[in-house]
Amino acid sequence: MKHRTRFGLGLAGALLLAAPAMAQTKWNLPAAYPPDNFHTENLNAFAKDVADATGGKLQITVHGNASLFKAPEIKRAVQTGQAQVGEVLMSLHENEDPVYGLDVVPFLATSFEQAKKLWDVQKPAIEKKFASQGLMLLFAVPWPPQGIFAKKDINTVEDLKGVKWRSYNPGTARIAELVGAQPVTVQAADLPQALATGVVTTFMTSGATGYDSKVWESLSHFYDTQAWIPKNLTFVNKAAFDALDKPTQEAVLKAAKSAEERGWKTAQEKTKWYVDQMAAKGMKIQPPSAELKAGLQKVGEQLTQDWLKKAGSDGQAIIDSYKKAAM
Ligand code: PCA
Repeated sequence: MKHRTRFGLGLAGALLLAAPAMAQTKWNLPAAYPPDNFHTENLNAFAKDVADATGGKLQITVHGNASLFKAPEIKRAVQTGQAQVGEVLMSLHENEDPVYGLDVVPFLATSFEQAKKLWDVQKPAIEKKFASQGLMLLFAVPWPPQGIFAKKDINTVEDLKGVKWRSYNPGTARIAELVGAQPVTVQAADLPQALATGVVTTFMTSGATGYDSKVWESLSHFYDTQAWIPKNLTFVNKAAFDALDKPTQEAVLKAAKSAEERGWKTAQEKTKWYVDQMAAKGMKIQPPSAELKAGLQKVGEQLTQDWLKKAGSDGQAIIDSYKKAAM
């Protein structure tokens, strides 16, 4: 009897000791791009870093390809706590606040170096906006530069008149309007289907999304215009973050920092690889003609004016500090 009591206490004691180590928090991370896209792979590496650093205390499950929430719904899902952490293309939310739209102004930042400088001046405004929405920024990762995909020669912006243009955010819809194309909003997860059925024939995006969508099955031309470098943001519901213990919070922030560094590096390394893959599949890869470039630059100027009108003096201040930094 005595023996059994001691054994019982011992077991209870062991369970008590084990309990804190076993307490596990599970987070869902909705994302909009395919599982083998480099952004999604980076999110999985982030989740693994967090799990490793916390001894499995915080488990983050990445749901790629818009499988949990559609791209435009992810931000709200995290704000309302339906998911704890999420990744979105920040410019999807430009209509909510112009601050989200600056990285898709054509020809403002066209190299990764410039994009990084733009990010440095954008970041405080994004963090402030996020804070007002109960969100906290974790990291930003760029896409490769944006070019034009088409099924025929595009020598001038005139050649874009009337084409079925796929847009992915307010900025790319506005480009369609300016060049006289017919815009249809199609998120990346639905692009392979839209291409297969001919709903769209022309659009601007990165070689990454071209590759992900097997664009060569429907289209033939890629014009490497390097018009802008959009970014995905990964962010967390602030209340969910605050509920973590201090060491776990630190692990999340540390993993976020590595994810940002890794993401910028991968985007740059893979830019050429994506274009090479498309060439190997028989796509015609070309730089834009001087006329096409001039026409797009004019569109870019108009979009900059549009943006400044919406963003007011705060926007002007961001552009001014960017220009100073990029000199
Ligand atoms: N790919 C995403 C956004 C920018 C990019 O390069 C897309 O086309 O939806």
